[in-house]
Amino acid sequence: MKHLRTRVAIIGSGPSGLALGQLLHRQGIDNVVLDRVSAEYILKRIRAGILETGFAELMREAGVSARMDRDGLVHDGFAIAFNGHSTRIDLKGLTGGRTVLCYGQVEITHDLIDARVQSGQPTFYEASDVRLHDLTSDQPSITFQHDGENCTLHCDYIAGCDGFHGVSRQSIPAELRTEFERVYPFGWLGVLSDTPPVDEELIYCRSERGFALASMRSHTRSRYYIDVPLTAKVDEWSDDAFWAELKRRLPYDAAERLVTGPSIEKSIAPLRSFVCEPMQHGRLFLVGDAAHIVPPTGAKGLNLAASDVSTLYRILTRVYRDNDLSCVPLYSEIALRRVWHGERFSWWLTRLLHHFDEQGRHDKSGNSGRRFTESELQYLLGSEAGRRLIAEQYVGLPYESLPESRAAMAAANAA
Ligand code: RFL
Ligand code: PHB
Repeated sequence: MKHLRTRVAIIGSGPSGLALGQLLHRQGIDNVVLDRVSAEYILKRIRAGILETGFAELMREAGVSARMDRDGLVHDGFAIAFNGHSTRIDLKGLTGGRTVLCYGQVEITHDLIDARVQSGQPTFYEASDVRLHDLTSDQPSITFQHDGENCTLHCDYIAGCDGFHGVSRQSIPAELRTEFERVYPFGWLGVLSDTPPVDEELIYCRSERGFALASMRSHTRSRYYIDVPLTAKVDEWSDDAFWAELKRRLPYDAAERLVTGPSIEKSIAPLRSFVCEPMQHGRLFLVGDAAHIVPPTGAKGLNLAASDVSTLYRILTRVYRDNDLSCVPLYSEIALRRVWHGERFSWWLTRLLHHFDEQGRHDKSGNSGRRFTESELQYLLGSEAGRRLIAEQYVGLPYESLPESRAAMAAANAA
């Protein structure tokens, strides 16, 4: 048995775990990251594309923003197309100058892995049978297998950054957690292709045939999505079939401009809303997808992970820098406030832009559920207040700061 010791043990080497590790390292707080898969595998997962300013600022604070600031595309707005007619959501104009950044999750992960290698902080990839122990004591630990060896990692705190299917959440006794879940009757079929994007900005479409999203990774790489029934299989969708269906859903002028090409990645993601309360248990903190999932419509998943990371990083910095543990019990409460806003926005935008089979199913005459949704969308898009409502939430609500630290309060009292 190999015994290791660190201050903060981080389970999961996705963006949450890596960002937390890097931020803690910059504060001189030792940490160890474990992941069940390899770095190569992690870098193949094509996911998020849109970053809120809060996320970008956190990457700057972590000292990993050089490539993001050079290659990321600043987006001042995006379009919502509804039955062929496009309305621009002027993010910058409607939010007093705020924008989002288009920069892929793969690139962020790349930048964070590079920084971790440079930092010399240990990472164990392909760690199996990861188990958490003694979470409610002040000496928690993790056991795992690595390179055929049984290992025990002793630590002060554990950050569960291991995504929706990880072990951390399951390590909180079932009777102590409440899980809120909503599954949707469709998934998103996504295609990545080395073709120029159809527009400079994203286009979200609600069409008679269903949802579509035209997104991008750069001026030469596009990311497109359409919604498909939950029963659909990727192999059933040839590239030609995908492009033909996308074209039918995009507004006419965009469809005319669409440049197609071979897909370099194609996958289906089911849509889910999920929250686990509380997000902490003893010395374990859940971060990112381990604690909550949103449907991708509002581009909020990674951005909510970033606000969790920011909150936990500030709490742990106080613990180690100021020997101030007063905020430790507040993590879940602070994180959940922002999580629920993101959950509600993502559910709401998903409802507005997709067809739900159940809408109006019991109506005697016509489908009033669908008409209500269309009327709501038309109203919102036609009103500046409605567009602002969408814009403010899309650019991201502000991060909550921690209550005053004991050191700050003492200094204020002394003055
Ligand atoms: P991750 O990325 O899932 O990483 C978790 C890591 O934990 C490891 N792991 C384990 N390690 C050890 N032991 C175990 N037992 C383990 N179990 C799991 C895994 O191998 C993995 O490496 O979670 P994290 O770091 O919290 O990051 C969350 C984001 O990945 C996610 O929220 C976003 O990708 C969501 N998302 C989007 N978010 C945005 O903010 N903007 C977007 O534009 C956006 N677009 C998207 C998205 C997600 C999508 N999919 C595929 C669900 C578009 C799509 C299609
Ligand atoms: C993406 O580019 O992958 C993307 C963009 C916006 C979303 C979801 C996904 O809302």
